[in-house]
Order: sequence, then C-alpha cells, then structure tokens
Amino acid sequence: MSETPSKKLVLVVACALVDADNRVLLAQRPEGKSLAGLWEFPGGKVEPGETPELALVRELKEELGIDTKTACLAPLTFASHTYDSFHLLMPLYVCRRYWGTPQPLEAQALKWVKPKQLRDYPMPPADEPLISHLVDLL
Ligand code: 9L3
Ligand code: MG
Repeated sequence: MSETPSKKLVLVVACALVDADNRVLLAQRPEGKSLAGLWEFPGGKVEPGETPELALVRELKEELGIDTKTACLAPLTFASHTYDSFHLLMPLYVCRRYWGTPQPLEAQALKWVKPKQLRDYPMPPADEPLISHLVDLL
C-alpha cells in the first residue's frame, strides 16, 4: 500500500493591528520575498519552541518596531491554505493595544485601511477569507 506523502504544515501568525480610527494596518510584501507586492496582515512563521502569541509579539517587534503584550491576544479566526510545497495554518489576532508607531523595518510599504476598503488590496490567498471576519468585528 502506498501513501501520499503529506505536505509540511507551516504555522504562521498574522495580526490585524487596529488604530484609534478603527483602521487596520496592511503591509506590502517586499521585492525578493515570496508573494512580493501583495498586501498582508503583518506576521510570520512561528519558530520551534515558541507559542503563537510569543511569535506574534516577536514578529511585530521585528517588522514594525512596536511592542504589544501576549495578554491582550487571542485569535479571532484561522486561515489555511495549501501551497505547492506546504500547508499554511494561520491564526489571525486582533490587536488594539500596542506601544510605539509602526515603522517599515523590512522595507515593506505600510498602509492603514478602513475595514470596508480592505478588499481593494490584492492579498495572499490565505489572507483574503479573513477580511469578512474583520468587517463583521470592526
Ligand atoms: N503569509 C501569508 N499571509 C500573511 C503572512 C504574515 C504570511 N499575512 C505567508 C507567506 C509565506 C509564509 O506565510 O508563504 C511565511 O511568511 P513570511 O515568513 O515570509 O512572512
Ligand atoms: Mg512576515
């Protein structure tokens, strides 16, 4: 009996950072990265030994230079998508409490977007189904 080799499961965390005007921060993936040019909810891969919440705090610090606290984080929903070589599982966190001003520390363009305008931005396939959840929430 032969079994289909299963694809690797990659756990990635993403954040809808929400400002005082109820806008959501999108980051454009820079040239040289996969999915370059698409607008995503900031985040990245969970590293071995890390909880998703700690990974999110680390990614927001590395990519945007902001601080947040794990205590105010719980996933709103999960995205999943199958790429050619891996399955992506991606919880989306909503974060309204953070310290500092987001800066593009990885050469990514940043844009604050009203929930209803999120659909105007081309996104990676994993991110797109998350929009309706955010529009309902915000
Ligand atoms: N990804 C998709 N949507 C997102 C994020 C943060 C990441 N909102 C995908 C793109 C890559 C993989 O997850 O295929 C790993 O992300 P990164 O480490 O290249 O940012
Ligand atoms: Mg990233």
